[in-house]
Amino acid sequence: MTPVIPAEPSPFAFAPARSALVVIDMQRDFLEAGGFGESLGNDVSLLASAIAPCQAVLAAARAADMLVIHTREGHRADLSDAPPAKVQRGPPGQRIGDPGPMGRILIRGEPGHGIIDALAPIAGEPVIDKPGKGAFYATDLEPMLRNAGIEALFVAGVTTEVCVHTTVREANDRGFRCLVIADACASYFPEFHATALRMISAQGGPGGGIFGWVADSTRVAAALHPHREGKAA
Ligand code: C5J
Repeated sequence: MTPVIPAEPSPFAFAPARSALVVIDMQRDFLEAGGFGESLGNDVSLLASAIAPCQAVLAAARAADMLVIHTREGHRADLSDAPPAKVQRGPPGQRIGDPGPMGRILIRGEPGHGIIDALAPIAGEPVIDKPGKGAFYATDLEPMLRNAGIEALFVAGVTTEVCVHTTVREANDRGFRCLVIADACASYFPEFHATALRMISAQGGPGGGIFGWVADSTRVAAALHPHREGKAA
């Protein structure tokens, strides 16, 4: 039977074999002190609430054999893929490429660029390195999804109104249905988190909201469990 998740603005039906969980930018640079997020003046502790819900949906997706994809925002060491307008953001000495407590800020391969230990990818899970906010921009995410026959995305990660939202918008224009997992996302600005989620499901009807659907991790995990039990039987 097709699993259906109670969601806003309407129930979300999905085929696990044609769905993927995309975990956006759960990197030390955004979640831990001394990284990119803090260099821009943010309280990084505000993102911690997303960790346990991300763990829960990751466990459920893995148990259901669903495709899991992780993304990391970051740049080449020579900054050749970083637009000057982005590099010049933030206080001098704490910008992209500058040395920090977790290595050079937002640079691939540096300790801060890594995904936090609690959500470490396991063997076989693709990790997309993206230079921008959207996970489709200048990456091979789209062919990866199309080749795997994916039509629906479960999206989690940080930050809700920046990289999660940009990715969902990009996915929308490419025809993917998106369900954003509310408590598995977080923002440095709680009011932006709430509004960004409302923007996803607004103007909704039976076919979803303007950008898709929103549901909590408990509902997503519960919908995946029957699928797992069905497989085991
Ligand atoms: C930001 C992100 N906030 N992952 N990146 O620049 O949302």
